[in-house]
Amino acid sequence: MPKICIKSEAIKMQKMYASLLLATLTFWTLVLRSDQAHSPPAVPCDRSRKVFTEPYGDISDGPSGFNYTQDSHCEWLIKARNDSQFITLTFHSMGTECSYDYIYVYDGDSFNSTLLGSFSGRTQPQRLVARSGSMLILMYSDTNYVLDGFRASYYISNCLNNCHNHGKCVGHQCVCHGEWVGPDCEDEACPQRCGESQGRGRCQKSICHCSRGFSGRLCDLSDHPAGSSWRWLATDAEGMTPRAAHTASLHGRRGCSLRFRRL
Ligand SMILES: [Ca+2]
Repeated sequence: MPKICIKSEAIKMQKMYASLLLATLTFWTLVLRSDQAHSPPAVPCDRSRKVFTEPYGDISDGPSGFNYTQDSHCEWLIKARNDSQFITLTFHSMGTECSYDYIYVYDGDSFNSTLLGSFSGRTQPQRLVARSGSMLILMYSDTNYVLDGFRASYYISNCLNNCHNHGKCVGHQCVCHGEWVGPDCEDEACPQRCGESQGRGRCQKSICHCSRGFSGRLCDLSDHPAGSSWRWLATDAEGMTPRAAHTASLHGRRGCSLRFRRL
């Protein structure tokens, strides 16, 4: 009997240790899971350079819903298969400390390449295109105050903006369908038919030829305008190269102010 009793006690002790061990393991598992649930996941923006070679993809400073980190220096390099391809970057959200934390985008694979733009604050950048076959993105933040960062997507194409699906891509050049013009077939050749039905102009060889007394891309700018508004004068395809300009003059006799702005 004592023997049996000793054996019984030993079994009880083993069961007790096993229960204790199980309870301990369960406790720490719960603790670790709870800790993971309240900690942000690993942040991909970690002072490294990430290289993207897929034809399209998404880029961000980190998981959605979390701020970027202080004192960041993170690089993303997008590489096309060859130098003749285009890389188009579209921002979907933007939020950095204005004038202190920046996102730089280069047309090339180094900081010596052409700078396409530097962005800071909450204004969403415009669409950017790299034509060198590489695009380098840098995010820099100083040592205090952070925001939610940025999210963007890119795609690589043989022709600029895939010709906006308004033309064929031939040897990295867009050949536009008849009713479209421009290096990427973005612009309608004769928008609003040049106001032909109102006698403002006529469409000839994909360009509006305005009647006397009218001008502008849509022939909608009258020599005697009623009120003032911005007018679309020309497209890149019609000979205006990218530039920034602004001028204004006051016509005393007519009592009006004439202004021109081009960005
Ligand atoms: Ca900052």
